Amino acid sequence: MERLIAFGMVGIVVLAAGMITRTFAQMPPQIAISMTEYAFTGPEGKSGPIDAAAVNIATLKTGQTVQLVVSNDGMNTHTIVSPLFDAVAGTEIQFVDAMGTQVARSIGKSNRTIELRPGWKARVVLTPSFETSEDNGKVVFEVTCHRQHGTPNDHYLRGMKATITVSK
Ligand SMILES: [Cu+2]
Repeated sequence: MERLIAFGMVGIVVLAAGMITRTFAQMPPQIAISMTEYAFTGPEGKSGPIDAAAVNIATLKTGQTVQLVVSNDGMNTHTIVSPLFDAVAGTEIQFVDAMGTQVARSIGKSNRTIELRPGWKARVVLTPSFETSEDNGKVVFEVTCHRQHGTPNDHYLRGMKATITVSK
């Protein structure tokens, strides 16, 4: 009887190890994007300041699934708006609050706007698949925040305009 229980436990441990391995294997590479007053910061650059031209903050590879981890590290609510989210076949978005608790999840064809309160994160999984013969195979998407549009504090005009490039 004791031996039977011991075998049962080994079985559970092996099963758990298998699940962990599979979870890690499926996790797409992460790209961190931070939102602050008033900039987007990614692995390749930081947007702004006021009236500056859009800065490329990240480059994705066509056909490769990635997870964009968008954090609102600022004091105000910010949005990340991009036609990229709408141009892909679908997105999987998990919204996490400042305590790390999931507050919402959306899977499928997404809206273009992701709004985050201070301290919140959005984990956006997508697979860009675009091909063009122009511009050496690069497709450029704007990434913007349009909070307080039409006021002196317009986030877009103050520096929250960037691009994400999809390359071949
Ligand atoms: Cu903003």
